[in-house]
Amino acid sequence: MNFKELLGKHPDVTKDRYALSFSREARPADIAAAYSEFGVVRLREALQPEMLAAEGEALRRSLAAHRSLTADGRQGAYSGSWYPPWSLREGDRFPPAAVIAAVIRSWVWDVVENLCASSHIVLLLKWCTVRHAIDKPLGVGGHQDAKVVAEDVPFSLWIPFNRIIPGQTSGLGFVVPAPDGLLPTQQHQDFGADYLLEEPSKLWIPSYDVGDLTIHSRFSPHFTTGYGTEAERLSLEVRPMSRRAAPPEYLDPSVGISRRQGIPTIVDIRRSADIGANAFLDSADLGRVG
Ligand SMILES: O=C(O)CCC(=O)C(=O)O
Ligand SMILES: [Fe+2]
Repeated sequence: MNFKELLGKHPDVTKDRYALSFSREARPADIAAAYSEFGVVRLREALQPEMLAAEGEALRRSLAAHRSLTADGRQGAYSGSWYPPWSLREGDRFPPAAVIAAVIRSWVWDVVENLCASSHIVLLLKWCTVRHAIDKPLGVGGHQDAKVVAEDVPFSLWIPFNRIIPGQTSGLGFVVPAPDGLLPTQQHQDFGADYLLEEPSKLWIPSYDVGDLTIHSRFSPHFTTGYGTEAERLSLEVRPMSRRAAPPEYLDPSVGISRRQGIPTIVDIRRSADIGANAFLDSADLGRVG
């Protein structure tokens, strides 16, 4: 079964049947409670849509330049790519850094601190990714980040730069509630269609307005959706965790964030010389934190 057929057969999967959507008025502790029960929450109007739209345009321009340098130019077969956030720049500007800075200044950061049970956070840039996706018809299946990204990164923020409308634009979907551990997998570390279709009432394929984001846990079974519309999508994955809990091998590159006079501030930068992230880490876009 593909995602288009799934939506046709089970249109309710786009509804938030488990009340997992929150706005800035919600108490971070209530958001954290829903997150711990279900493994995913949607935060609405988390970031300014004008900022995201402008940074999305800048990203598109830098991607076009990047692809004309590196891609073999085959259109049609191209379904998208992943990029480290420091690899996409426009002159001195790094659109992913501007979005990360906006996350740190937003009410979302209170939620991140609550989920980490600490205000000493490290942003694992090694595990942050920009994704460019062209909507292709995709068969159902999915993964858990604990298996395919990093075992000990507790959660991930998924931030689209454009509206995500189920059936029209490739986005994310989730199985709720998340299990407490790893699922058995088949090929390509994918848990397969049977698991996903076992209980359609447990599926959620949210829409996202520009400015909305979701947070999913490392055990949240989730999937990239695609319906064959060829629509373009840009998104950013941001992976923070408590500094105390972060394994040393996760830290290159990374930025440490703590509160100074109550304001989340970058207090530490880890990088090795050869990784190519220096200009990003030194950029004015990131420097707007604190
Ligand atoms: O952007 C996508 O389609 C996949 C993202 C994902 O799996 C994640 O953020 O964990
Ligand atoms: Fe994932």
